[in-house]
Amino acid sequence: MAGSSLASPFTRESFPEGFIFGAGSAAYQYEGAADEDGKGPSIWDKFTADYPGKIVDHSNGDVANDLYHRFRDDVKLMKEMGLDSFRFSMSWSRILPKGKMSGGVNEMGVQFYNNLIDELLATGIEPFVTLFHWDTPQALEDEYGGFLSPKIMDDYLDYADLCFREFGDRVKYWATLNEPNFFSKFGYAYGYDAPGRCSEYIGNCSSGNSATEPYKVTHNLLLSHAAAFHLYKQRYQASQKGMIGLSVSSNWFIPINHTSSSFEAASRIFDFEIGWILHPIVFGTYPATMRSIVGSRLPTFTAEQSLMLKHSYDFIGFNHYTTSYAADDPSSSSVNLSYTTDSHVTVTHEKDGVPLGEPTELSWLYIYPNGIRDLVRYVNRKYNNPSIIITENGLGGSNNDSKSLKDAIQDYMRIKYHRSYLSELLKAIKEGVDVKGYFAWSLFDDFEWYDGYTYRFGLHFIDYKNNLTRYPKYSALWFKQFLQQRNISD
Ligand code: BGP
Repeated sequence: MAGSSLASPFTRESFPEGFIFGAGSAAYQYEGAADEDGKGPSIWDKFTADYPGKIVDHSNGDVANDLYHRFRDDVKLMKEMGLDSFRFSMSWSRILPKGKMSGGVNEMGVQFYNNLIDELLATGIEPFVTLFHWDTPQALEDEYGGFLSPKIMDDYLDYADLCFREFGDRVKYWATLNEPNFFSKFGYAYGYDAPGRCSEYIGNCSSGNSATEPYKVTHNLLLSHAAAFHLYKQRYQASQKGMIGLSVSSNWFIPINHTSSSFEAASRIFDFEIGWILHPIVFGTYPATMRSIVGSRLPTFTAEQSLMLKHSYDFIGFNHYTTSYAADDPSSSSVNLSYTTDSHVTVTHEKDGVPLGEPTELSWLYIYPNGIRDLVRYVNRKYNNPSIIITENGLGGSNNDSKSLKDAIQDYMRIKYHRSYLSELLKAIKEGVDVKGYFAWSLFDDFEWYDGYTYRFGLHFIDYKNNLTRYPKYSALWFKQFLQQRNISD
C-alpha cells in the first residue's frame, strides 16, 4: 500500500494496558439463515417481507453475510487482522423461536452460539455479546406489541438469564441492548426501521403514535436492561466475573453559533437523544428537559425502578459516527406532537454554506474527529466518569457497482477516518477519560437496515454478486498493521 501519509503518529501501545480493539456486527445484519435450524421470525424478517419498499434496495437479511454457515472462516479473518475482540449480537428468536421459555429453547440456536464463542476463544478472540440488536421476536410483537408492552420485561429477562447461563462461562462482555434510543426513534417515531410504526403525517406509516410510543418503548427497554443487569450481578457475577453494560447511539452536537439559545439547543438535543438513556442509568431519572417538555407523555419510574436503574452498568458503550450543528427551533411547535419535534432543535451539517467537517458519501455523516473527544469528555464530566467502550465507530461509503474490486478496496478515506478518530480518543484518554475499548463498525460490509446493501461500512468488502466472497480492504490492512504496533510505510 502506497502513501506514508497514512502512517499513524501513535500505535496501539499508546493506549492504556488492557485496552481492547475489535470490530462489530449484529445478528440480522450478518447471520442470514433466517429460518434455518428452528429459528423463529423476528420483526426484521416480517418487516422486510411485508414492506420491501421500506428498504432502499428492497433487500433483506435472509442471507446477509451468511455468518451462520461461514463463521469458522470468518474467525480466521479476524485472527488474521489481529483483533482482540469480536462484537456480535445474539438473535433472540434463534434461541427462543417464540420469544419465551414456554415456547421452548431451540437447541440448534444455542449450539450455533456455542460454536461461534468456542471458535473465537480457541483463536484468542474475546467474544463481546449484545443481547438485543433490534430483532424482537415476531411472536412477542404479535402477542402484546413487543417493546410497547411492559410484558416484554419478563420475557427479556428469561432470555437474558438463559444466555448468561448457557454462555456466561465464556462470555465476559455483555451489552444488554444496542442503541435503545435509535430503536425507538427509527422504529416508532420515523417508522423507517422495524416494526415501522409512526404517526401518519411523518411518512407512509399506517399505525403508531409518534408522540407517545418512542417514550414507552425506551421506558420498557431501560427497565429490561436494569433487570438483566441486576440478575447478572446477583446470580452470575461471582462465578462468571464478566462486565455488563449497554450501547447507546451517541453522535455529538455543537451549538451553531455563540448565542445562549444555541448552547441550550445543543444541550437539549443531547438530552433527547443520549441523556434519554444515560440519565436514567446513571441517576435513575429522565433528564429534566425531557420531563418538562414531554410532560405526561413521558412515563415515570417508581422509586424502586429508579433505584434499580441507578448505576446499572459496568461500562457504557458509545456508538459514535458524526457531529452536527444544533440550532434552536421554536417553530417546531405542538401542532404535530412527536418525539422528533419535541426537542425543538434543528440539526444541520453546514453553517453559511460551509460544512462542519469533511462530507462523505452519506448525507448524515461528516468527518469531525474532535466530536468523539468532546463527547467522551462531556460524558465523563456530566455522568460521573463511567468506564466507556466505543462499541461502534466507522465510515460508510456508497455501494458503487461500477467500481472495480481494486478501486472498491482502496478505502483511504476510511483509514483516515479511523486514524483521526482514534487520535482524538487517545487525547481524551490522556486527559483522564476512562475509555477501555474501541470497536470499528464494521468487520464486513453488511445489510444496513433501511439502506439495505446500498452502503458499505466494512473493513472487508463482500462481493454480493459472487458467492459473498470476502476481500480485506486497505482499512483492514491498516487496522492489522496498527494492531501489530507498526506504522504503515511505503
Ligand atoms: C448503528 C447500528 C449498526 C449499524 C450502524 C451504521 O446505528 O447499531 O447496526 O447499522 O448504525 O449506520 P446506519 O445503519 O445508520 O447507516
